[in-house]
Amino acid sequence: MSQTLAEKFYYFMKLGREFEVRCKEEYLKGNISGFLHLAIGEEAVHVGAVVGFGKGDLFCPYREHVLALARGIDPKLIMAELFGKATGVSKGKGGSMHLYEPKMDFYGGNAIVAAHIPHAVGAAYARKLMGEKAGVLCIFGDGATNNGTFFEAINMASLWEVPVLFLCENNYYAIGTHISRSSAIKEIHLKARDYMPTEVVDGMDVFAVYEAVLRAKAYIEEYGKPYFIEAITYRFEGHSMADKGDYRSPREIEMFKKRDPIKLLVERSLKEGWLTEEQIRIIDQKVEAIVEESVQFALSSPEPSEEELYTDIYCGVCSDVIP
Ligand SMILES: Cc1ncc(C[n+]2csc(CCOP(=O)(O)OP(=O)(O)O)c2C)c(N)n1
Repeated sequence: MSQTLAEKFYYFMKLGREFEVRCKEEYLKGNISGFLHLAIGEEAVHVGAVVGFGKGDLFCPYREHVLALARGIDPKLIMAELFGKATGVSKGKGGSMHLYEPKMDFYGGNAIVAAHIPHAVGAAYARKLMGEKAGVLCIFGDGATNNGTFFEAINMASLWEVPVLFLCENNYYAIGTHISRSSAIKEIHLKARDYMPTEVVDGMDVFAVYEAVLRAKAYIEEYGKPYFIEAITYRFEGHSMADKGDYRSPREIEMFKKRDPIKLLVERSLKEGWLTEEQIRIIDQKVEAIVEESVQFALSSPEPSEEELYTDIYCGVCSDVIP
């Protein structure tokens, strides 16, 4: 079991890492524009959560490439989206922050901090009314938990008893503001503990995240009620490509890099015999080929047509007013 899991975790975490390293390069070349938020350093939270949760609706913020990859969305379609191409997962109209694939129950990619949390509660309420047990996974940052919407959403989720897993990825920063300067309660899980069961997990350890998510899922499915996990993690890059992240000391960054989640996974897997050096090398080669293929696909894809400007617009009367 751990062998198969370790292989799966390594594949998705390595794919996420190399995919994003390449995104950064392509951004600097001018092939990707707009906003670009990387999750380098946070792969254990993203992969552990999505693999552990399995099926079910997924709502997340703008730092979502690795989540989309772990959900199984084709890397070519994600890269094409970042390049703003018509073949992209959101037809090139969403960009990095708005990956969207309803066929895979992937509802974003949301740019407005915390705005997707009530959406997730609404989806969970719908699941409950439909008599489904699958539940909804809702991921957000520590900064989002200072937004009023967060409190309203956890209140209603608890009151209505809906099947949703709230997963906070606490990376200590909201852009350049440290948690100690933005949150009166620094242990984020305490904000939710009067509403639902909560737990804190080491977000650099993919197995720990995975196991916590399994516990949460079992609870949600048994009782149909919400659950809250705080995963402690760190982003190695700045908030976005526009941010060098120099409000953090090199010492602090180095301290967290020593616990690089991919490094931890490899060390443990080799020690336990879950992975061999040879298996790791084969996965690395596969990942390299997938990332290259994604970039070539994005480069050779067409731009969206002008007509696309008038589609996927949420407005009942648009067809009347737009020629
Ligand atoms: C409602 C709202 N307020 C402010 C912003 C600007 N903003 C973008 S990201 C961000 C920080 C969010 O931090 P956190 O939720 O911890 O997520 P992280 O980027 O650390 O993953 C802010 C304030 C926004 N996009 N939406």
